[in-house]
Amino acid sequence: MSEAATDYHPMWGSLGLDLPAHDALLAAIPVMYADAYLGQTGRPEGMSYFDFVLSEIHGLRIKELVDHKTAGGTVIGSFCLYVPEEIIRALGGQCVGLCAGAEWAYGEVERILPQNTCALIKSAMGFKLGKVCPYAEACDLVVGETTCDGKKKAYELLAELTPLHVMELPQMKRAEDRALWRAEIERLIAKLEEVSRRKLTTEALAAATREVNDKRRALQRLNAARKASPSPISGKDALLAVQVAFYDDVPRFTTMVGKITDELEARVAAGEGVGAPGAPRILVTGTPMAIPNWKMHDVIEKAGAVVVMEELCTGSRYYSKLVDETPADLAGMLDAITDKYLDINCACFTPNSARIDDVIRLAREYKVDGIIQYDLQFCGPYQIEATLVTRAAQDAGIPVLRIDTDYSPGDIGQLSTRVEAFLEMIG
Ligand code: BJ8
Repeated sequence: MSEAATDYHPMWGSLGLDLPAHDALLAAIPVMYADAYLGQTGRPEGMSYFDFVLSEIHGLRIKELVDHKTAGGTVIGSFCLYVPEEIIRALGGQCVGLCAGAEWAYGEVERILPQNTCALIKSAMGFKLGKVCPYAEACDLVVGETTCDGKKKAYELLAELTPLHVMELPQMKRAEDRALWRAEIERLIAKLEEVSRRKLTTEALAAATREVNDKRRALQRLNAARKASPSPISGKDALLAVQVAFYDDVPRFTTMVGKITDELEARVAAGEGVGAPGAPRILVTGTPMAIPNWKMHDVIEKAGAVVVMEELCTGSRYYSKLVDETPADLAGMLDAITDKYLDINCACFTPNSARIDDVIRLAREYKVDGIIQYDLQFCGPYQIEATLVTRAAQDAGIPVLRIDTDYSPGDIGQLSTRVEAFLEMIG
């Protein structure tokens, strides 16, 4: 743990961070983490890796990224699952997620964005305006995408602060939409080739595709262990694993998740797990949860349930589908990437019935006692789609609770009361 004592201020200063503000943020996160994570009982020992990652998330990992840049690589930021990590890696880039999960610099943010913008956008903009995110400041390029209106328009303002490339994402999944998306992938390659001063090769793309698929396969295996009753890992810990997947070194992350899963599978074989005997099993679905947003899982698990699956972009939507590795030529590989990414079921698409089908299928596979729909306020796509999720759950006979919230701790008492009442009803 000698790295924990390293003073990273010179590095943060060279990235242009606002050091006093950043110190204040770094003082707050361990308190939130300790409150949500460190009081858990029966945690898998392997989660100590994630404790370490969290303790060094603005330290050692940023140093690795800075060293990568010094060695001629690039750092590419994104806000969305649709941005293909394989292509970024094949062109010598490290891909980092820039979505933020805490309220920051909202005063400044609300001078340029309406107050009724979702917390995910406000927070990411606050981290950028407040100069407290070393990932954002380390980026050679940020890749945006035309998903929801909020992000789409916020990117116009973000472009004043950082080099930005926006991919046009279709909102339907017909043949002509796929053709548009395939062309957008070519446009992204051209941009990344310019930024990296490299040329995309078949060999590099094949290797990157395998690596990113391996990361997804590792997460699939970890999450499959949660089908057991009792679940061998808390929802909070499983959520953290996916959150960290957006930042960590890919091969190291894959190895560490594999080790944790060995431990989880041994627990399952021994009938060991987390939560009280008979604790209700919950599936959470809705808008993504970026670090340090552990609010909903914390409320649910402190109320006595165990979250056993997330149908979220920080959950199954991130790892459940793989890129086909069989094509041997560049065009075939890019077709496979096009298809895999277009197959993500985000509420920005219409219709998006495959997501509703996934929610019900996962609820059955993981034998849940209830579904909690977690949506950020002012997120039109997910909040409106919540009506369809609710109907489908009711038709399937699965109890469902709908929560619309933000990043503020102000409603935690009220959320706890609602979740406790829900658990009592399904218990
Ligand atoms: S693929 S969910 S990561 S767009 S919560 S900013 S939708 S108003 S984050 Fe997302 Fe990609 Fe879709 Fe996933 Fe807009 Fe809603 Fe805010 Fe959202």
